[in-house]
Amino acid sequence: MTDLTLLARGREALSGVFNLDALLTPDEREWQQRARSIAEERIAPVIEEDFENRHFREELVPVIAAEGLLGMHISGYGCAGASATAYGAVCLELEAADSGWRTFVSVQGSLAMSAIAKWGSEEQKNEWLPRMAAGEVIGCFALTEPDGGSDPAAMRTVAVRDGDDWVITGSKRWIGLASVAGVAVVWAQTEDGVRGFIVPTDSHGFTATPITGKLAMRASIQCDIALDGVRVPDANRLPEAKGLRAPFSCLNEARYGIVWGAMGAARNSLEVALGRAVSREVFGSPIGGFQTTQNKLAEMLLEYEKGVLLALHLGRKKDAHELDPTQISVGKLNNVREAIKIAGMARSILGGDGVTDEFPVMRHMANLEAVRTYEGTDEIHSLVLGRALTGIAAFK
Ligand code: TGC
Repeated sequence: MTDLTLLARGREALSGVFNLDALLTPDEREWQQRARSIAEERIAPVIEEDFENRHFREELVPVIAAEGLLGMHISGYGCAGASATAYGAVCLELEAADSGWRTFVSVQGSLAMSAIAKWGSEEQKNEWLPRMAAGEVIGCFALTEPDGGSDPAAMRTVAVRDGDDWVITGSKRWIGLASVAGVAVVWAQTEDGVRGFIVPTDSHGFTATPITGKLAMRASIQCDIALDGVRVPDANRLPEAKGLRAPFSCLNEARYGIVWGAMGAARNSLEVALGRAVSREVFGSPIGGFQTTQNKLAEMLLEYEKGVLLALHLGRKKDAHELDPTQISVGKLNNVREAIKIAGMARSILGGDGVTDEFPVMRHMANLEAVRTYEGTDEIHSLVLGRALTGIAAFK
């Protein structure tokens, strides 16, 4: 586990130069503090062990739920209706501990719950959202398929109408939490285009198998899902979800959380590197006294500070209902990319010890490689921006 004295020294030094907390409202700071307490008191002490053992610590789910963090930005149905900025600050704090736990909150709140909240019927919302907010039911969001995640329009999973039911057949891949989920929001092609279905995971023909051999996100679960003639009633179809616009609207929510979350992993990396820089001596003086180290720290600070300000800017726009998907692509592309660079520079300041689990940065780097790929790769977000700039879609 990371030396807490080192972390505290780094945090104090960093907050002396750039203090995000001062930019948040008292309500946002309260949410941030709730997440920070969980991250530091419940996740950080066990995360290296869980990452090493590929263990998702499910007993933390009710702890996170008790603080109201699951679906916190949804209004009603047992959810707090917090601001997008407050939700972003929560994502940052959780990802400062580990991307896997921010991913859990994203999958539950921004994907599974938001799909039901945005596109479900009143009956569906009343049935699922309060229990998901309370952490009694874990949800997953089954969009990506084995033949490629970047082009959901090419999905092969089909849902065929049979009387009052739908029969769903196909496969999904990289689906977070599916093996511990009680409910899956499954996207499938129908005669009328893509539709979304609420599928209880104990349905006959539904199988979720955790993907093994991951070198990132090891304290989290991602699964293959097989749908072998899974039968659900028409009442389980999300009535308002018509076409890919529906799942993409949920991806927007999750991508927005990543804009903030990536800066959490960056902050944690910067803090430990800074703490080490002022305490470790070589050639008779602290390594933080060398120009090369100060140059790295300054570069890290610049990108961290810009990334947080970008996240805050997007958060304020989202709260004003002015945020569009292209702007989210700017944030996701930039902040994950820069967080990876910050973690890399932190590793170099930590020297050889930086590759061990004595420090969190290699774990953050590995996790961030997964984050850079899911919810739209760097390439996809570049093409979204290219389309916005030129009016020409390069992926058609
Ligand atoms: P196209 O397929 O033609 O568009 C279809 C419709 O969707 C609309 N749309 C959006 N709506 C809201 N927000 C967005 N960001 C949207 N992007 C597209 C579009 O207007 C259209 O609507 P309509 O009503 O006119 O039919 O798509 P496109 O050509 O606009 O976009 C192509 C592209 C490449 C941008 C898109 O396919 C894309 O974003 N691809 C990346 C998909 C992705 O991020 N996949 C990874 C998901 S991660 C995952 O599934 C695992 S779940 C996480 C976990 O469990 O851990």
